[in-house]
Amino acid sequence: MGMRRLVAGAATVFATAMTAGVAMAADPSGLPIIGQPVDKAIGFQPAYAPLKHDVIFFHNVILLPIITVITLFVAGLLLWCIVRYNKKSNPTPARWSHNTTVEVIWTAAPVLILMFVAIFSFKLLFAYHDMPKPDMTVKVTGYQWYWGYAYPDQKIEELTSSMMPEEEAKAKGLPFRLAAHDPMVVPVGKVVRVLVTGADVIHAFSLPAFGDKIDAVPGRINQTWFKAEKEGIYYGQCSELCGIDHAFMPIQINVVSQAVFDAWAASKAPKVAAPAPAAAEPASSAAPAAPGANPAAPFAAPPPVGPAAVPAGTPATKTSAPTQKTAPSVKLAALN
Ligand SMILES: [Cu+2]
Repeated sequence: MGMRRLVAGAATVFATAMTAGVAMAADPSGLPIIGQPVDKAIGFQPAYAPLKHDVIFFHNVILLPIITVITLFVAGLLLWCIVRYNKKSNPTPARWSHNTTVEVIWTAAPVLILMFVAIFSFKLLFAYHDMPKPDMTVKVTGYQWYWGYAYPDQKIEELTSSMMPEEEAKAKGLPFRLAAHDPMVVPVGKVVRVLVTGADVIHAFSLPAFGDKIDAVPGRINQTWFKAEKEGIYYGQCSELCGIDHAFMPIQINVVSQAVFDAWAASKAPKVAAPAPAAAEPASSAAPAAPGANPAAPFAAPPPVGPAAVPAGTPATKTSAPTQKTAPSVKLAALN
């Protein structure tokens, strides 16, 4: 694998010279912006996840040389025919119309070439399909026209990630139409399983630097994965024409250290324990009863919210409604 990457790397020297204008701007969080398109570039964005290394290898080392050789060969044949067999230089053409040897060669050669390509093509296909054991899961839902990111492992209800307005993006020095509010946040070096679905029409979740692109289809859950190799900010865009604001639903992924991720996840998770300090105050005046009463405290505590808090079960049962967007706030309200 290391050798293969070396070969792929060598083969992409030209392409990366054109693309690797990695803009090292940093957003207020201090993360460098790594995965984004740059002006006047050709070729792929540089790879920052295993699948993208494989994609670049397949394209630059396998496909591109074969395509180049075939194109030059066919162009040469055409030129040769034009020069050698025009009416002036070949006034009396040959009369034969079949040649078994030539016909066998031009049937067999393409078959062999395609079989050779298929070996690497299927290998790549399986790499997409056979995800390593995931360390965590993010559920991505495409909406007209924003993204929702939910973290079932961390019990984080869906976050709504919409495009950052132009003035705000400019003020923060972030790329307008790529920067987003409430980006997906993941730890570096961890296998992230991405479950992708659509809420209204078909969208597509795409992140070029990780080599991910998969349709977000209503009523169906698709799956892809990545393992980000470097901390930073990575951008993608919805890649399925989904309506009038299709161009305005960017995907932003912030790759951070595990410690930063844990802190972020704690800040986003439902604050089940939050009422506890409030409960501790009256309890402290009532002396040592506090520890024993603690587990019940979040639920027993709320005299200020009293009547509203009693039917807490009722709003919770309504969360199966299709308007998922409002569900998190409803649940949080119930817990407060
Ligand atoms: Cu879309």
